[in-house]
Amino acid sequence: MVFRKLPGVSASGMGLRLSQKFVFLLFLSGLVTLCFGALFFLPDSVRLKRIFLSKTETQPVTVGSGSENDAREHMKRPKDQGMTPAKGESSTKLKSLIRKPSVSHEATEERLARGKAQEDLTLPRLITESASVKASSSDHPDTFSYNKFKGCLLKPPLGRDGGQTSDPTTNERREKVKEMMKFAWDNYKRYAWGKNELRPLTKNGHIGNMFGGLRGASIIDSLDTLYIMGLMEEYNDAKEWVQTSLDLNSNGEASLFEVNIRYVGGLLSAYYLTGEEFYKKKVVELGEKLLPAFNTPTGIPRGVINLGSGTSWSWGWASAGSSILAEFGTLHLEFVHLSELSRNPIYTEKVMNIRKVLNKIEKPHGLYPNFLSPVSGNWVQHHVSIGGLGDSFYEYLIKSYLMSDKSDDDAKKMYYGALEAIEANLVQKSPGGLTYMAEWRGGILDHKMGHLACFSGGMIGIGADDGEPEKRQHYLDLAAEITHTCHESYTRSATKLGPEAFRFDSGGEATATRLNDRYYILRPEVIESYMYMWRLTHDPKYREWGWEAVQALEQHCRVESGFSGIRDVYTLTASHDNMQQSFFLSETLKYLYLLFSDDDLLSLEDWVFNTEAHPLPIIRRSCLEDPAPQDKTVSE
Ligand code: DMJ
Repeated sequence: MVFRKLPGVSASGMGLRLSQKFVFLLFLSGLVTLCFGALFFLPDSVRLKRIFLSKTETQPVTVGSGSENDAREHMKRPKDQGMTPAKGESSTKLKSLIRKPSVSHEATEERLARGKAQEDLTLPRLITESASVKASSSDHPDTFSYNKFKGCLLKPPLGRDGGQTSDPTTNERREKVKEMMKFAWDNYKRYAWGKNELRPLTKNGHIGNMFGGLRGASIIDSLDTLYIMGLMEEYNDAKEWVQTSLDLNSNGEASLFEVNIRYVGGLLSAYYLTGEEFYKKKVVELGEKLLPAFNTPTGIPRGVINLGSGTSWSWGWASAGSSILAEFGTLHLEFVHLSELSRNPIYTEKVMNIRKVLNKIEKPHGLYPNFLSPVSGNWVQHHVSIGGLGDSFYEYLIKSYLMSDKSDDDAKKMYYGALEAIEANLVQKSPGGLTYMAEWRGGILDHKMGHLACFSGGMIGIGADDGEPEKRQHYLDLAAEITHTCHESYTRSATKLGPEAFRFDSGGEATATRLNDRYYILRPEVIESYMYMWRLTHDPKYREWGWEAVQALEQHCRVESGFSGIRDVYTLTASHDNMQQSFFLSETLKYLYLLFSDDDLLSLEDWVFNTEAHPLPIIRRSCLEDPAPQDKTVSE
């Protein structure tokens, strides 16, 4: 029997022709593919993940709230300016060092109940699949919450009464320092507004070549000082200038270190003190411009960067194209805060990598020489100093530990390791009984101590509590002895101000024996140590020594239109250098003001000062990442 094909009906009897059936199947499979594919475009959903992934895979890995992709998208940076993990280091491991995983309430309580919580919780942990590590979206909000940050402070930033003490003499001295700040500021504003520094004798502005095309260094450096002193009209002028005139799109050769400590540090502090969002925006914008400097084979940044083109190079004077320890070692505090505010881990990754390179490299007698090649990662020469070229590297180790709420054990270990080596090789006692830090040149001691090295009294003091308990008193004594020596360098001069460097050879002690070491450029380090030692010991001599410095500054550095450095601290016929350094406003006057204030003005329980005296808050990770809303907002 022959079936005759009827029009429109398939031979198989389903009512469809073969070609129609094929088109239908094609449509159906297209639909299925579309539906399945659509799942990948749905918003990230824990429920869906639960369906499609196994339980362990759904544990969230909490590296910042922005994912790595977000970070890349945000940065839009050139190809290889990303993070530079050292050889053999996986990026995941590096990231895991950056933020502690958040710990849920329940997990925290469970640990507390087990009686072992406190210490454990402060230790940095690698991100693991530990069941105690949980997170919800509220643990890592995409944006930094200023209110939450404030709620995590232990004290109001400006203290109970703006830091005013109960002692009338101290309050008078405090007022005097405030008047000095106003005088310095008013003259800067009058003669040098928008320039980097004031030239008080010629009554004009100075631009210099440290900040590339950036301007207004004195304004940025003054923001927090004006604010804490309650000079609000002046602060508002400064704030308005930042809002309207701080131009970050500049070319020119800038020092990575100087831009970081003054501009990044100054803007960060202004943000944390005031909560004004534009500071945050500006500082993150500036931070991005610094990143190309890290684009070297080792990830150790070069010292000079063109903020416009991103080209970077080493200082011409630094031997064999090396980078300087005090420069690449003085980025950590600010960069960690840049990551905190931007929710972009790249800044922390950059500085963690520096630390990693330093940890790997062999250290002569445990010491860190001042010059390192950013290409080979080897020391370039064996000059070691706790003063210029080395100084703030050590400062940032202990402060990184303190700023991490004492969780950054690596920093602590490196700091105490370095301090032990310094004590064994550099710390000396003079025949007259003065303790000092000599410099080390390949094993040979140079019995010279720079003014810059005088910060170390304060540094050793603030670190004393965290070393081996039996060494606490030893470190406090060492801090006091160094501070005493630095005070001697002031008292032994005619002006009662200290020289740029003083020596302990050729029969002299704590005095400059070379003509070109006799100048004083309004530096803060000696006063900085007085301030820390006052807070640590409450020995009234530190306030007296600070007052001696105020009087000397008034007598020898105050001129008609501001404050100026002097060329020779040993002569009373002053020769002024015609420069009011921006660090005088940021550091010298701020430390003096704090010295004559109560301890709760920028309490050391909440703040660490960067090397330009800009206060940065301690990061209390467990509080900041606590999903529970803060019930206490500290206010002035
Ligand atoms: C400041 O800019 C900083 O303190 C830096 O660390 C070293 N020198 C000056 C002030 O002397």
